[in-house]
Amino acid sequence: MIDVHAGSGRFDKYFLMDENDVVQYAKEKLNFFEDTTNLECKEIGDGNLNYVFRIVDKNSNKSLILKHSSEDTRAKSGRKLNIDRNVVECKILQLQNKYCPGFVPEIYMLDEVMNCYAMEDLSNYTIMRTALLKNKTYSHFADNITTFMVDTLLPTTDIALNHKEKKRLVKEYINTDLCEISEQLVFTEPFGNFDKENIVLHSMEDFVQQNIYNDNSLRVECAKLKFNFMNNAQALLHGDLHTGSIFINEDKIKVFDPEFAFYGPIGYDVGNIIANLFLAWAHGYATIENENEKANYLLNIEKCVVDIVRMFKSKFMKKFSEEVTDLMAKSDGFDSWYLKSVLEDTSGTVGLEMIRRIVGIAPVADITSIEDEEKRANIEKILIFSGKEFILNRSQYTTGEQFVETLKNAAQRFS
Ligand code: SR1
Ligand code: MG
Repeated sequence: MIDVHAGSGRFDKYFLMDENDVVQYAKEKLNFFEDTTNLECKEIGDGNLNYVFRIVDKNSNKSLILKHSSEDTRAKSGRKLNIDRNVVECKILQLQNKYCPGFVPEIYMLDEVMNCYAMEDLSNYTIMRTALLKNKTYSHFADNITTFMVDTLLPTTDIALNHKEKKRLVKEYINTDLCEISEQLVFTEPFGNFDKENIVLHSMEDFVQQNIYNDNSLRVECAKLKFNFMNNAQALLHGDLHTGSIFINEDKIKVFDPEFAFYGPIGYDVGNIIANLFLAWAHGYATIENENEKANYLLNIEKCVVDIVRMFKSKFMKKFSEEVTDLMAKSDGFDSWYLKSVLEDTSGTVGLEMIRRIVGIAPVADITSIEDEEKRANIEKILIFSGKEFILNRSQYTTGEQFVETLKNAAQRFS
């Protein structure tokens, strides 16, 4: 970690910085650039909440990323969020790096006054969603993401941690504002449109009304999943583990953006990964014209999901036996019962995440970039239909093959 220089006063009290301020900040506060005569700064954030600055020394090409938060979201939603969320995020990244070294960006500096932190510039990586949208897949992804999930999640549970220390962490990372966003956007609005803000394709309105808003049995199961999300303080989650929160290259991944982190059900992270791979599958299904290319891409995604569930289960069981300290959790058979409940939460989350990216206010490019409206509506029906199945029958999903089969059956039904 580099030092934050004791300041001249300008950065001793929080204010929202712009590009010019950030250049000044780098000169005065960051002990990172040897030469500060030719620094260039660009705001490159494309998320809804924060500001992300890339600072480059044009003389040496040395660079870093500075992430900074304001009380207002940049999406001008009117929503106010805790301003220290980047401080929390930075601490989570440091913790994740302790449990799973090298799988998150390197942190250079944290400034708890200015609510910003500096980290490694990963411009030589690609955001995984962007890569998938270009029909690019990575054979190392299943292995890397399952290592990241098992190694960062299990050690933070009551299985492994001293229970008082675990409760201290639950309190420290309570994250009420960001959890409220997920409670509304993932678990509530898609199933009732209570705020009347859901964005739905015009040609899908009747389908959504009939198959989602009018389905009380679906609403009951989503309510159960919501209360599990709010009350099952199982592990310190990433909390928003979709393909836009992962940088990837030919050998590695770097997971970032854990600002939604809190103590919740492990299956929430695992389910988000699988759901977002299925959203990428959906994009390929609707847009790739060459039949061979399409079959190949879909198969790669399907294989990835199968590998993720298989590797997650075996790494989870191994890590459990290595990490378990609780005397009762050591009982024969408890480990498989625990894993089974994680898989049930995983399946529920796969359904929730797929549906909320179609019916809600936070859609993803995998769906919105499908230009042919008929094809888009068709794939939305496939995802909603299979998503409901993953929610309603979540206790039955224990293998990746089952997840893939349900998705493909839904595709057959609407072909
Ligand atoms: C208001 S934030 C909308 C969504 O973006 C984040 O990445 C989370 O997924 C959130 O639900
Ligand atoms: Mg994000």
